[in-house]
Amino acid sequence: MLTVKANYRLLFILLAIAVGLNNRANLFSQSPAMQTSDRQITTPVNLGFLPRSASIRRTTGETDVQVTLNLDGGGKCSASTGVPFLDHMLHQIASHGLIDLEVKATGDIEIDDHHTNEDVGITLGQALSQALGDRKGIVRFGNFLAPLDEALIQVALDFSGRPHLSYGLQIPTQRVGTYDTQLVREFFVAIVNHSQMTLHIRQLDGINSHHIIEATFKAFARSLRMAVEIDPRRAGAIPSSKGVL
Ligand SMILES: [Mn+2]
Repeated sequence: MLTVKANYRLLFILLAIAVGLNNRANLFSQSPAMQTSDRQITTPVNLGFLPRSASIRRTTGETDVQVTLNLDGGGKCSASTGVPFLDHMLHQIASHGLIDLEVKATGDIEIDDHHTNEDVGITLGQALSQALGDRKGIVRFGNFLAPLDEALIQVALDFSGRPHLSYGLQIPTQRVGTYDTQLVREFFVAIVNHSQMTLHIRQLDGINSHHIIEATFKAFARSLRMAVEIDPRRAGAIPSSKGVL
């Protein structure tokens, strides 16, 4: 049997919960960026920097590559490069980087995948650089430690304006499917040079080539997402004590 005092206490607790739930609901309804359901992404909060997108077509005697991206996307991806494993990795960048990404490439894959792989990296790097512009207001640094079963890969990157790659992968097989695993390094060299990024990739563990490469792309994607995020406390300033990136 509850006393009158206990009844009041119960009533008070229920009221507090109801008010709390109502505030939560209001909080979410006021922020359109939070209203996401499944793959349906609404427009993110506009901090005055959007849209941060780019579309670049690069044509040479060896390849024809078109990259369109939106850094403030929701992870939508369409990739058809003629190199299936590369398409699979581009999906990792989009999905885990929350970048909308469209990549179309045709190349001389009758020779091998080298030119197409490299030129997709170059064009993606150029598109990243163009979408970031003068890099005002971004977090600038990003890092992530991605496990994929036995593989564990650490990535740290900086949109420093200085291209540098430290590549620490030891991939045990020469191929994954039809993909030459030496091309992973070539892809990141191309991205680094054309987006003016400092990138460190460390393999802490891993024995399966597919796992090692995929964990690398996931760690890269999450690091990218962190680095290109708008930092509201920067108030649009260039994130460098020099004032230039
Ligand atoms: Mn996979």
